[in-house]
Amino acid sequence: MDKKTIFSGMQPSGAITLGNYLGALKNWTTLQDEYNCLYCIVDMHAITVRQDPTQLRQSSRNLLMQYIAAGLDPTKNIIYYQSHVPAHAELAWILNCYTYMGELNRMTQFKDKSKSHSDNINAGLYTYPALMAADILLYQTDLVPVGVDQKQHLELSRDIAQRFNSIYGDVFTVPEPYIGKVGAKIMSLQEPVKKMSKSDDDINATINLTDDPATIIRKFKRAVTDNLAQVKYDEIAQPGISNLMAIYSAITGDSYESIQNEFEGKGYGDFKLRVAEAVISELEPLQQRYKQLSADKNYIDTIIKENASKANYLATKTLRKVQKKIGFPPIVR
Ligand code: AQP
Repeated sequence: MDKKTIFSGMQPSGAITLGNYLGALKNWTTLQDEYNCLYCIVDMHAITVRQDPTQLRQSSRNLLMQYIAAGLDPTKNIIYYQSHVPAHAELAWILNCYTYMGELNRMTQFKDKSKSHSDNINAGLYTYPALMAADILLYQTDLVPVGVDQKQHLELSRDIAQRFNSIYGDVFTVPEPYIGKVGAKIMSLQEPVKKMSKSDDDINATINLTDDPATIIRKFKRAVTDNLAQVKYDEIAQPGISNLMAIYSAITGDSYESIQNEFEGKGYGDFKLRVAEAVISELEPLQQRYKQLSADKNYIDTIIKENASKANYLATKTLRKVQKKIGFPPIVR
């Protein structure tokens, strides 16, 4: 009962990558015994960028299965689609009315995404942080595991919660960032100064969790490096090699120093192959489980139904409290 609550999510905006896995998903699996965890598939956030409907539906289901295949137990964690819990949209609207345009104007993700999607700068992209605040605050979340990129949004969620509480009393738990084992930030294999992203158009830039061994080896062989001929961690002078070291270290647990020693005097070809092999064996059990889950439609449907119902129960409790505080008339049954 007194376990703390953790909330996090991923967008089904494509096939998830080794970056999403090493930076987030792998770490989530270590939290499930100690905390009450909710892991959402944030399909409502995903549509802030234009999505193909068939693909979005498929990516959402794939992502849910990948959460489970990676080791998240759907009976211990609430794993669900954001769009199956209408309270997310309802609270987001309310919180929009407690969020200032000045605050939204400062969000760097909005500025970045406006540049990369200049043909579709929609209001949802702009108010994305209010929906994210709703996601978190609906579940009275104590802790949110966030990457550096989401820190600014979490800060805003905290400000909104505090603002609301200062007017209406203690309605929301004010969430804290979860500072756990730092998830590695994985960079693109083709442009190692840019993060690996599931929506990258260059298929050689990312490793997908479902890539087969031959594809993984091929992508690592093509990974951009340098001509310094030394396996050494230096993000500025050797971003490509440093990224491969980060991947290898996140999987094996080896320090950069020991990786440097292991590959001293060896060529980049050997190193790339070892990194590829480490990734292949890390992903193999996940891929097997994913295959089994894909074949068991009824099991996945049951999980979707049961978890949506648990999330709806918790979310509606907070939403009703908020509606009452702000003066919406009670529902007559
Ligand atoms: N390259 C990365 N390295 C480490 N962690 C990463 N995350 C994403 N990319 C990396 C972490 O994965 C979680 C899910 O993020 P998201 O789905 O909400 O969206 P995102 O961060 O925008 O991920 P992508 O892959 O870059 O998606 P698109 O291409 O759609 O924008 C987060 O915890 C994030 O930190």
